[in-house]
Amino acid sequence: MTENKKDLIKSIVLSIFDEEGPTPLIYWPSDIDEASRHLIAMKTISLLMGDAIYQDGETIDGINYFGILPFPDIGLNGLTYFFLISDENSRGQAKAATITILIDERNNSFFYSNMKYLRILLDKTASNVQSTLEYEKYFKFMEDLREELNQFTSELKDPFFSNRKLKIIMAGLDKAGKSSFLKGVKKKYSEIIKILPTKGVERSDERIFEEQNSQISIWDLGGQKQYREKYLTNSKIYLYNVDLIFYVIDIQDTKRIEVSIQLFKDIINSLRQLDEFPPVVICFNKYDPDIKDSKQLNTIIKEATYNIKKQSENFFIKVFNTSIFDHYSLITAYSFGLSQLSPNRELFENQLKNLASKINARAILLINDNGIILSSFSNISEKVSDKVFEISAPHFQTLYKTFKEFKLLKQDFIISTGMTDDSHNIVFKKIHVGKYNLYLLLFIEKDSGIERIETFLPDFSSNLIELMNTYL
Ligand SMILES: Nc1nc2c(ncn2[C@@H]2O[C@H](COP(=O)(O)OP(=O)(O)OP(=O)(O)O)[C@@H](O)[C@H]2O)c(=O)[nH]1
Ligand SMILES: [Mg+2]
Repeated sequence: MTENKKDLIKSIVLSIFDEEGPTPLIYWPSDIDEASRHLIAMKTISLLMGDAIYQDGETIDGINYFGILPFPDIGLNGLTYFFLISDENSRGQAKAATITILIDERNNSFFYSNMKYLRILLDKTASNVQSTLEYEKYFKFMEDLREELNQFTSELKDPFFSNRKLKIIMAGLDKAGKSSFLKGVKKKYSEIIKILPTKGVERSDERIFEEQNSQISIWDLGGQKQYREKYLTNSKIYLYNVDLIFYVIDIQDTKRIEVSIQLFKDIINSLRQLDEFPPVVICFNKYDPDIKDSKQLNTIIKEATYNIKKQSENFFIKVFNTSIFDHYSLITAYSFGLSQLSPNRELFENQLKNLASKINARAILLINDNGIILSSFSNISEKVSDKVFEISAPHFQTLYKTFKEFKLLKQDFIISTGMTDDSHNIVFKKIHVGKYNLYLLLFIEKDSGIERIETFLPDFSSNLIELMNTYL
């Protein structure tokens, strides 16, 4: 592309929800037409706000979302930050606001590739805006933002990359089960029993959707001593630019847990030196169904978790217990990791949260055709909702597929009663979101019938269409 770097940022808009609804308060360039700037204000605020979302006693600090929204009507894509400005005179004691940076939709990858820095810039500007109610001051904050963006884009070597590349690393000692984990997630069971120790690195690609903006490659690092040493000494090649790490520990190999934690420490230190802080998913693997109640095993996991977290200051760490004999355990850990790569994950959660409040759902999973959990929401304890879904999700998917195959299912949903307590149902519902087939698994109050769900689904689906296109 011959485009000038200086022209990368097409527009910047600060919108506020005031008496007249979503209003573009400050915008650049000053000649952006009225219809376009209203469209931007409208879409960013209304999609994110939901009804009364900030009136249920939450503090406003917790409410801020990033997301990438398409504006096909004007050929632009926006990176939006949604936040609240406290204001005693407003409904709910706060005003909803968004700051949106817009670029040509063909340059979408600019957002994905520079997310970290752009988030910092937007976050800073929003904090400034939140600090005062004097609108005049906002001009200066927005002007500062524009200047910093200009500075940033002019220093970029090549802002017009065609594709966002993501790198996922599987690491851990030899025989921890890394390669088996990847096969298990894909249900390639016949290949699991043939797996040989990985030599060097084995690379593969991940596709969550037929079409996605990002290219995801997975590096399965061989865990034998000679390979470990190689990737630690050549960390610039192996650990550089990594977006996500799965660290797999064989918890049945009790003698080597210390060794595994030491390797983890070495990897973390290498990452620090490279100034890389990717999210890390820890899998305590070989947590097989027949031994998961073992006290000894769970004590080992507790101690190891403590030791790992102690090493990982400034890293985001999430821990899962996994086993190839429990497909859902693999899927939850894997899905959680992938969802960390989505710049829109907060927007998805917000959509699920809004839907939940309308249909009295206690917990919701949004699942794609391959069983990957794209997003989840729960307003009950994580333990309870995890348990409910752990028991029901795999069954529903199998049931649904079987019913469909035999054409037994007229509707697009299955309701299960009596699976949990008397006051709740579990509903599994297929939804169409643009070109995507998705599934909702709902843990829902009994008196909230399927009609109620159907009423709110069209809005929910149409909001998701836009977000799906920029999920990854
Ligand atoms: N019981 C049990 N065995 C497992 C599990 N996952 C993997 N295994 C077994 O552990 C052994 C090692 O698995 P791999 O997937 O080759 O381990 P790896 O981490 O890729 O090993 P390297 O490639 O040498 O680094 C195989 O015999 C697997 O069948 C699990 O969840 N439970
Ligand atoms: Mg392997």
